Amino acid sequence: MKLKRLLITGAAGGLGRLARARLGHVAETIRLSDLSEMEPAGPNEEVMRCDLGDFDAVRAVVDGCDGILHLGGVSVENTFDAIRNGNLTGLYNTYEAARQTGCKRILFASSNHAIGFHTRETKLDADAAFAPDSLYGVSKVFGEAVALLYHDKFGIETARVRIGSCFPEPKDHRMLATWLSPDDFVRLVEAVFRAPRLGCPVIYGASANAETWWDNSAAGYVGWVPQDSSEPFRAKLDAAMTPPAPGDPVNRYQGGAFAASGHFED
Ligand code: NAI
Ligand code: 15L
Repeated sequence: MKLKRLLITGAAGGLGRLARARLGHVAETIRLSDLSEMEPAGPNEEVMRCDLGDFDAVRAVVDGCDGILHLGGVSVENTFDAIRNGNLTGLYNTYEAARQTGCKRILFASSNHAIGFHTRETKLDADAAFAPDSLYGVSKVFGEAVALLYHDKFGIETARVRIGSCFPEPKDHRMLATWLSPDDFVRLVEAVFRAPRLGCPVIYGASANAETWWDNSAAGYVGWVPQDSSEPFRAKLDAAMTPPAPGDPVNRYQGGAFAASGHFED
């Protein structure tokens, strides 16, 4: 089923630019939104700048969309004030605007940092307890909770995708386990907006890596089957850097440096 209009928030960011380049076929019209400047609209595109913290602006951006790829917000650890606007107020504004305007399907870019304080020996599935490793991770827990509320109360379906590390290639040894290839990201978005029934699943956003901490079997019905693996990058990483020692907190927790670093305001 092709959407009429897909809204991509965070369209000026890394994943937003990837989605813009690769996912135009998902909807008749792609509406692109970000706080930052974006390239002018191409064919079948609309560009609308907005601060997710401004409800009236968000409502105008969401109005007329039957799907949202919600990538916008602060994407790493930051001060509480910075996180609050984009990831708490902005997240709520997006869901409330979706409810008011009748948009029924969202892919929420959650993060592995919602569960980053689990050790790497702990295999996690969709029922794993939250273990945020940062204020950023806490904001993703909030987002997943709002998504669940709006599903159970108002029937808005969301894929709560705990993205690992989506970059052209893994940047360190941890990312051999957390890497999500750009192609698998594209396949995931396609599957989420194609699925006849979505519900509100938790999906771990990682490729078919040899080392994995995450079990996606509960979300198999969505139809996403990652195809890529980080393994071909292992030798390059081994040659480029020494992995942290086994006892190093960076190595102990799934969230890596996010879990290992002290409070950012210390
Ligand atoms: P990014 O930082 O490159 O892009 C985020 C975009 O959101 C930026 O263009 C920024 O201007 C925009 N934004 C921030 N605050 C905003 C506000 N108040 N109003 C409107 N727009 C605002 O991040 P990236 O890597 O593209 O990630 C996209 C999403 O996926 C983020 O939500 C991030 O938390 C999540 N994610 C990404 C991962 C990755 O490996 N790239 C891993 C886990 C989660
Ligand atoms: C994230 O949530 C960040 O958005 C991304 O920049 C990476 O740091 C990623 O997690 C990761 O854990 O590698």
